[in-house]
Amino acid sequence: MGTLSTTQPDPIPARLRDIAESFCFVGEYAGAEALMSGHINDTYAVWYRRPGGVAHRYLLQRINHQVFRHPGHLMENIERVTGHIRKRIQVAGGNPARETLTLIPTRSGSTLLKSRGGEYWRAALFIEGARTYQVPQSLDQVYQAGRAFGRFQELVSDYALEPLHETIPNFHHTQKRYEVLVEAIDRDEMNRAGQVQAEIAFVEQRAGETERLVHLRATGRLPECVTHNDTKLSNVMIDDETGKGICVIDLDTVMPGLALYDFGDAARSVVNPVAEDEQDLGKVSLDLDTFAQLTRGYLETAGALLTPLEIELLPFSAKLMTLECGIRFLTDYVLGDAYFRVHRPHQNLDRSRTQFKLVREMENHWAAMQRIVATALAI
Ligand code: GN1
Ligand code: MG
Repeated sequence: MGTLSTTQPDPIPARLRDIAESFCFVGEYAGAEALMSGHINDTYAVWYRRPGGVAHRYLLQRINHQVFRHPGHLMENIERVTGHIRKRIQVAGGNPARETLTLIPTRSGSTLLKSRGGEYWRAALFIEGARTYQVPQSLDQVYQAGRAFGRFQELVSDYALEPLHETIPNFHHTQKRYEVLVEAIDRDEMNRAGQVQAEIAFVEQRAGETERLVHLRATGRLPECVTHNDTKLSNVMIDDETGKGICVIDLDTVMPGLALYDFGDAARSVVNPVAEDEQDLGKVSLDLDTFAQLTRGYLETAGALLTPLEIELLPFSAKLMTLECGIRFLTDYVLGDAYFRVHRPHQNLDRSRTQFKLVREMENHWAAMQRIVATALAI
């Protein structure tokens, strides 16, 4: 895995135009811009101009195939899931072009392009008049994100086409994530473990919790369903005019999972009022109002799908997904930043620290989080 994604990519690869020309885009190529979002794939907007018309853009993405080892499987999943969602949206009288991803095929009819250099590319319609946010701008936005993630789960709850591939095996197997950290620390090939003793101790104290959802899933006490698995706020497009969460994007990790993964990961991402890599931990805190708004929105759209045990575990899922994310960032730091793209030294360590701070805050406000879920249910 070596130096994978540790450096900022060249903002616009020289061959981007050639890549773009392989897809069924309409009009003349008119330029490109790099969209620096996400820690894994490289995302660009490419502009095309119709004869005599204004320019419009498409989304072009290079799939990180060190992370997603089978890009073909990943695209099959996305085709299947968006095909299903599209029909549901049509039946509901919605606009599929804005409410789900619309893949654009290559000129040879595939949704995946393998370039001569061995890279994997895909394209989609650009959803205009909407944008994503790294950090919540208002409580209503968080409520809208909760509704959007819940709606996504509802839309895929009756998915019954071919079984989905597991695009990253054991993605939210928190216990295995912990074991990988322990192994990385034992090997300590980058000689970094010495600097992170406090973080290691923090995780060790909570090691027992890493197996809880894994166990409930394996024993069938929590139902498996199709889940998104990467429900951070920046994966919901918020409409510029209405402020509504219109489309859940980044479907790379859609696969069988637990509803709690999606709620928990969404909570992780919205309760922190500052950036995921904030260095001043004094600014990182648990915002209970955002937790309340996320919970309210999510239960409105997905509540009817949940079992009593799932509802009871909502606060725990928030804590566990935050701990898991912190474990993953810390592991990557110890391994030498091989997985999550970094733009500066210690960025993954800083990311892990914000997550652990949030975990501690959740522990300190446990009763309040439980009350919030109870209140949201009573409405
Ligand atoms: C990664 O690629 P991006 O930024 O959407 C990661 C998620 C993490 C997230 C943390 C495939 O998501 O699991 O929660 O970073 N995606 C993958 O910000 O590992
Ligand atoms: Mg992602």
